[in-house]
Amino acid sequence: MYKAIFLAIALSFCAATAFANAPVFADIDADKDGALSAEEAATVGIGSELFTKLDVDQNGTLSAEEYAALK
Ligand SMILES: [Ca+2]
Ligand SMILES: [Ca+2]
Repeated sequence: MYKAIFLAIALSFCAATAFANAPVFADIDADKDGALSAEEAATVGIGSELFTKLDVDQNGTLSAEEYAALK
């Protein structure tokens, strides 16, 4: 009984990670300054047009919050 529940939880966790294929912010932030430069964003396919759109406060970098709007 408990084993079955544990398995179900483990499986759903695996499924969740398998489908979470959007790159993690921290992984894109190569220089770990807490923001994504246009160059860092470009490494995951965010072009200049999309970058400008996501950069709501127009400071030239994407914060974690701004990047989250992508999902
Ligand atoms: Ca950065
Ligand atoms: Ca910004």
